[in-house]
Amino acid sequence: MTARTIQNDLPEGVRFLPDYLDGVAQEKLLTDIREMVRVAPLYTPAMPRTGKKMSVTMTNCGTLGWVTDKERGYRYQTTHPVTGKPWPEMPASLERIWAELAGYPHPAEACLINFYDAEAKMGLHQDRDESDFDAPVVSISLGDSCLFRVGGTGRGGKTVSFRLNSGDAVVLSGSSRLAYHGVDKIYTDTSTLLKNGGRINLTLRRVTKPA
Ligand code: MD3
Ligand code: FE
Repeated sequence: MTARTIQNDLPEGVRFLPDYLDGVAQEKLLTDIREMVRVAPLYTPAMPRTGKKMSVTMTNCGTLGWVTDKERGYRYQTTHPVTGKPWPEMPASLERIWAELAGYPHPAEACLINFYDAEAKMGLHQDRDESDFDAPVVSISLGDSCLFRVGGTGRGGKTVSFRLNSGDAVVLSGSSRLAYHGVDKIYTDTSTLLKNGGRINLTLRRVTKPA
């Protein structure tokens, strides 16, 4: 078979659900996100040690939020790093998505909201700041499409690339929970959901081990 750049032959444990949310559900979720961003504005995070700014802007909802800065690095905390206020509550719309997709008997604690403008990317990384790797990560994409890449659990292994469109969900569990992954490119003008363009990704996570 000839090699293809974009394909759906995904690693073990990656469940891809294209068009998981229809247009109406995407609009409803966007209404909830607008309210969250009003209370907890998107801010520009910085990388540990170097302080280099990330190209995405971020915020969170839930009891815990993922943050990064030069001094203290990657971590979860209960408050917004700029406003100092607690993160907004997880809306019912996101609780429902977690209940339906995670297959995990405890609620999500964090929803990281990433906003990508036309130039934003996210380098290959692992999500390993959580204490509970038994819970999956559930991802929802809204707005412009992106080229997403996922590999194995070791740096420098083979990766597969595929496109994530508005309304798509991805569930990462089992052996893929610690897979390297990243966003290589945003495809501008591929969705009309966000009037000014760009891409939103939501990642729902369990952070702590349940008692
Ligand atoms: C594969 N976000 O916030 S979501 C992140 O599109 C992050 O904004 C990307 O990576 C984004 O950490 C990708 C899909 C995703 C999330 C977690 C994963 C894929 C994953 C964990 C393991 C393997
Ligand atoms: Fe990630």
